[in-house]
Amino acid sequence: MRKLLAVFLCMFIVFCAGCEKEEQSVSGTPEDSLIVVGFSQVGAESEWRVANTESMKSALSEENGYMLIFDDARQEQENQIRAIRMFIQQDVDYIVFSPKVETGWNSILLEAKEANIPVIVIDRYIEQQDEGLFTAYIGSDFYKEGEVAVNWLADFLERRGRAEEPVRIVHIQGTIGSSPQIGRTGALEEAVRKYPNWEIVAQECGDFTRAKAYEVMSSILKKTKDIDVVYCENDGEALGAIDAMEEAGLKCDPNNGVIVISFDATRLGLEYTLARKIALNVECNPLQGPYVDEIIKKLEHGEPVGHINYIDENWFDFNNITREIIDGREY
Ligand code: GYE
Repeated sequence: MRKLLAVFLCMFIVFCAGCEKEEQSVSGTPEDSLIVVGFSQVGAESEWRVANTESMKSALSEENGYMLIFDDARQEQENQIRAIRMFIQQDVDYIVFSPKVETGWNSILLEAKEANIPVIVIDRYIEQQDEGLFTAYIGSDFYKEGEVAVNWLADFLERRGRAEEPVRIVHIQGTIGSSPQIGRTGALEEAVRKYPNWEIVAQECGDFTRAKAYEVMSSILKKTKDIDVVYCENDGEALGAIDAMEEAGLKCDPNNGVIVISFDATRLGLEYTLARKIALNVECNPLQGPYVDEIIKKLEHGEPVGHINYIDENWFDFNNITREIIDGREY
């Protein structure tokens, strides 16, 4: 498979050089010994995503035996499908992708299967009708992350003697249909069904970006400022929501203000946690490159790999976060 690649990739590089908007980049030189990986990344919407891309690029480097063809889909599923089809035509050794949403992948994955190219799904999950459509998944258990958040909130309210009081929650969701959104939303909605005093007073999509969350939070605040909790599905959204609340004169502080809950635990998110503006930050680990490298190396040696692989994750609240933790953080 690798022999043909030098030719294909040279043609591809020439093709790209002529394109006005180049979205794919090739690292490494076309050598027969390198393992060729086509990686379709969903975009660059957040710090988490940027760290994820960096992790993949540094793990799948030429020094480590790879030629990586990287494609940024700019938040369009169509672009991801097009990139994967291109990887199939190029006869790459492995396809890796982070699916924007959970549905709509069956036919393209069938094409990859027919071409005998192993597919590794990272980060977000896909709804599958056929378990055999991908070789391995590496990422997070998003429902579990959401459960950590709602259990922390229930416990916090209990310890503050607020377990029976009304809890008015603003919910800023991630990209609708993506697995982190589905998991984190699912856990919150389940908790709202469980605790009769919890109420979602507003639910809007912040698309995992600071700008969109700022916009939706600002318009929510025009309707109500009677808010106890803001549950944001990533750090970017939490920062945007905090900007909007502070501008509207609300204090974000679990001790005497709005309780902000966030996911990712990026360095900036944790700075906000240390400052108590984010009360709880549930970690979501973007450093998936070394895991993908390990899976591919095992496959190269004919060794078995786990089908679904979850990364261990932690959580940090305003009580346990320290400067040392933040300074020791890789992302
Ligand atoms: O939480 C968010 C990002 O898919 C887990 O996507 C990822 C999410 C992450 O943009 O920041």
